Amino acid sequence: MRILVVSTNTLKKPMPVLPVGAGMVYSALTAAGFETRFLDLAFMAEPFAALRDELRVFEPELICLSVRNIDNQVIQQPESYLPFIREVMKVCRTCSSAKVLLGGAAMLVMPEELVEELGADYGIKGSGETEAVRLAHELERGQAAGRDKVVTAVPAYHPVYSRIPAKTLFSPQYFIPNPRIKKASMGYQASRGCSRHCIYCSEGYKNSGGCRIPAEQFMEDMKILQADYQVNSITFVDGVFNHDVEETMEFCGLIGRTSASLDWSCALTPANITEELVCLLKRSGCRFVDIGADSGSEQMLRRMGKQFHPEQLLELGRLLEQYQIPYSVSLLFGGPGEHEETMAETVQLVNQLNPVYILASQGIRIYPHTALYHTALQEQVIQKNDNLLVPAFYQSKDYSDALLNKVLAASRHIYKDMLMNSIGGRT
Ligand code: B12
Ligand code: SF4
Repeated sequence: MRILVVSTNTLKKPMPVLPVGAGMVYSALTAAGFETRFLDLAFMAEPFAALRDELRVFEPELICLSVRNIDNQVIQQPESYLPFIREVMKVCRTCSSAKVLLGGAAMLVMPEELVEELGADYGIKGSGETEAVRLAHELERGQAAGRDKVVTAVPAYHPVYSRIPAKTLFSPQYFIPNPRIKKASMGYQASRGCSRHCIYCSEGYKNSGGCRIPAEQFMEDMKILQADYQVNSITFVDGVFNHDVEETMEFCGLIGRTSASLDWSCALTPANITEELVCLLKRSGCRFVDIGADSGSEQMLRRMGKQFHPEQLLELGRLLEQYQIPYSVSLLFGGPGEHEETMAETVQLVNQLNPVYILASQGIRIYPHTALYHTALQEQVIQKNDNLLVPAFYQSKDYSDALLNKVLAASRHIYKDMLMNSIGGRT
């Protein structure tokens, strides 16, 4: 069977993101013996013409579309990427009679909605490489008739299919060093799924927990990254790096054994932190941390479904400073019940820390399959029939940008929005 895998993400902001997931699906299908081709639309001058040509020449029997972003999640300047994906789908349907399978990070958020909206034949939610191989086999054997249109993949690593794709698959433009950090850093996912329950996140809603990549597989991937990709800097893209103290320490030990020159960054929750862990982060090459805090107010942390307390956020910041690991703090203003006092509590708490920067989102993008969705329905911020593929945001009725600016007057830091514009505070 001939299978074309297409990465549809053309967004270059805040930086072009290497389509590792789509590449992994391609590599899995290739390893399973299918005749495969990979098309990345990111740097194409004429993406639709390129897709048309590929469909004409290759004549695939299955098209795997990887969709990463639905929209930019920025309340001040919402931007939807769906019109582009719809156009991609139109080209597929007019130039080919192949079945279309949807996958990618966007499918984690709105799987059924995307399959319906785009008129795809099949969809896979989550880590898709093993399920994509299964579907391709079923199609080949004519056994796909009774299967569900959208399948949820169990968060797991397959020993053969979940592998880093060869570097030659990707455009050299991805490897131009980021001017901000002055070197090429590669995104790498060392765990799948999540064990937390943030109210706005579809991973956090009725989730089945996370799973870490097996040690041997990780060590082999690191060898590929260093030998083939020649990358010495890794960004762990796991939603949360430290699901559990013991397990994270074990994993840091593993990273420490890969290479003495490897430096890396990750996102930490203040929930599972000990001094021993921070010390190990430093010793094993961790050079930057993003603290996914959301808020510094006890009330808000409870309402947002966060599993830590403000004191733990303070403690994490202090430990990172003690071990000289620079860090950023990510905040979300305007969640359920947010008001002037809770915002002021956050600002006061962050005043006690010394982050490199603070990223503060205002308003929360509402996605179905989340606890926030039900709150938004109850409070009539959205209606049951609203199409949430069109960006919709939740903001507490007691929140306003003006109030945020007012409390930020007491900040000794500059706060930036999702577009990295300064929104207030001072140094
Ligand atoms: C890390 C991350 C970032 C980092 C990336 C750093 C880096 N160097 O790579 C940064 C901070 C830069 C970033 C930026 C953005 N991000 Co981001 N990001 C993530 C995060 C946490 C992990 C993504 C990742 O790398 N996963 C690891 C790879 C290997 O997995 P994957 O690509 O998903 O592929 C797997 C599956 O999806 C599937 N699959 C992939 N393709 C296909 C195809 C088929 C056919 C099949 C069957 C399966 C399949 O199988 C793959 C392997 O298992 C996700 C949340 C999440 N859990 O996915 C959000 C997420 C992808 N980001 C999101 C968004 C919105 C953005 C931004 C637009 C935000 C902004 N305004 O700047 C930008 C866009 C950047 C860009 N150029 O595209 C959204 C996208 C969905 C949406 N809501 O629109 C997500 C899902 C967060 C969320 N829950 O809302 N992001
Ligand atoms: S920690 Fe991240 S991935 Fe996990 S539920 Fe919260 S937002 Fe979602």
